Amino acid sequence: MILRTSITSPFGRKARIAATHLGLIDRISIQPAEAMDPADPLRKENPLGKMPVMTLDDGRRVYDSRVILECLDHLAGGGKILPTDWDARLATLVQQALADGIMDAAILIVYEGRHRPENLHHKPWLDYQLGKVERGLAGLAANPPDATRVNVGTIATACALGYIDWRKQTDWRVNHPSLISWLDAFRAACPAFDATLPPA
Ligand SMILES: N[C@@H](CCC(=O)N[C@@H](CS)C(=O)NCC(=O)O)C(=O)O
Repeated sequence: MILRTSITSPFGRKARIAATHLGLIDRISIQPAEAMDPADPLRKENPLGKMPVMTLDDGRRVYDSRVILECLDHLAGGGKILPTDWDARLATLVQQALADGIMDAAILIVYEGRHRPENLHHKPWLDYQLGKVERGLAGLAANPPDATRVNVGTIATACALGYIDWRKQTDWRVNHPSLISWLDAFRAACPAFDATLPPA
């Protein structure tokens, strides 16, 4: 199988962590992608032009990260990172949605700086996105998932914290210190997190 993602994508990191944790990483070739390059086949693989995209052995293309994680769970036998019990599954999926939403907003803040000229940066828009990040982090801190369980919710939560650590949209370590021990507990439960750190 092929997983196309940059090594800095937090959504690609979700897939890399899940594949490593589930023992599937040796079956997957990780290949870089460049979303802004019109010649990159990414736009054919996923009409939305977003990474990660996974190509299965039979040629089927799978996106986005949530679907890739579900697919990996299925390939690993099921019920490993997606609970089968409905209540646990629902809670885990909502945790994943919250963490993904934090990453979506955090990425838009990065894109404003990267893709728009500085004189066009729109502070109210940046503050609007930062509000989502801050409220999302507060929501995580108020109701953290069990860090010792490796599932789609905790994987996405750790990736969101790791992305903000790296891009520094805010300092969650100061504003929500309880999340420091949360992330340490997750790192201990899931060594794949440290194995997929973005470059310094
Ligand atoms: N909901 C998607 C989000 C993926 C996403 O935003 N990926 C970014 C890189 S981290 C991307 O491809 N951005 C290019 C674009 O938005 O056109 C997922 O979970 O995979």
